[in-house]
Amino acid sequence: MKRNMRKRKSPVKVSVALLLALLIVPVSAATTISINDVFMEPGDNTVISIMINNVSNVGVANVDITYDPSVVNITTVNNSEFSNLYPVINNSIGLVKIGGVDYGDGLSGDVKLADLSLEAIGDAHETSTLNLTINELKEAGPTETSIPATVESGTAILNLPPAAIPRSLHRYNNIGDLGRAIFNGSESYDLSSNGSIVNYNWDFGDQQSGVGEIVEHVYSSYKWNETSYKPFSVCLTVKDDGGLVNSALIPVNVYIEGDANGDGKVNILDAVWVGKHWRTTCNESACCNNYVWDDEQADGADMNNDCEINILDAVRIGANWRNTAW
Ligand SMILES: [Ca+2]
Ligand SMILES: [Ca+2]
Ligand SMILES: [Ca+2]
Ligand SMILES: [Ca+2]
Repeated sequence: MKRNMRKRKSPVKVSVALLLALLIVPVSAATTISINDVFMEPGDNTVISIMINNVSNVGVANVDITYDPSVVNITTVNNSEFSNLYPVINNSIGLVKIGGVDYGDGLSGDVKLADLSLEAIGDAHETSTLNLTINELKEAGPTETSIPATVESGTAILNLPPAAIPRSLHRYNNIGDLGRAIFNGSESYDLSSNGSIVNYNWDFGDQQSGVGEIVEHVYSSYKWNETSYKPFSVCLTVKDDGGLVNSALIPVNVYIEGDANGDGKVNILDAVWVGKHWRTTCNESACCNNYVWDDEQADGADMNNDCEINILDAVRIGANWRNTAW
């Protein structure tokens, strides 16, 4: 009798156990991070963040991140929107456990659990999988109601930083109102597959700044160092939709008005330079991959950077005849 009863009940017990196991299986998702994409070079640092999206009244979040500790280490975990953050970093096995607790009514909307600083330990081109697991999400309050979490539908996402890629459309730029430098940040991208860049900030290296994907800037100064011009360092900073930023520098040549060949003086050599390329126009098909002019000398002759070499460039030589950069 007893044996029969047990036999009849055991299938029910198994299925309940299976159901419970399915309910408490943590939800996880993997992202691959590459040293070359995210870091400029080995040894550099970058910041990623864990976002818990589209939730109401979250009071408790408990998340694990695993990674390959021979490729990246996590050095700090901070900047949480939760009032209390409990991170435990174990770089010997590649595991960070993060608990966030918020007292009161909890947090709603898109909530940042934490920023994580990653250091590139491995060599260039090495990759690590970052695995995000949600162990639990609960509403604030005494009842501890669980919130259903799915990584796939974006409840929790690992936000990777954007990559800033600044381009100067011209190799050679001239100071003054008729000269203008043009910068393009449109090759920048967000490393998150569904992320986007929300703003582009430029520091032109001359105490001036600008905002936008493509910007123009008129330089009013140049840098001359005894025998040659020194380039300005232009910095592009991009920010993604999760608030992470990345910056990159490019050197930009700026010459005095009327100096086409970059020797620091305005004379017959600049007139020859312009005459040699008279009426040529830049190759628009080359536009935006790198420089608008295929011919480097022609870019020097195009002193107002309007993609055509004509009287507007020539007059700058006459107007500044015999001026020097020193
Ligand atoms: Ca992102
Ligand atoms: Ca010159
Ligand atoms: Ca030019
Ligand atoms: Ca021109």
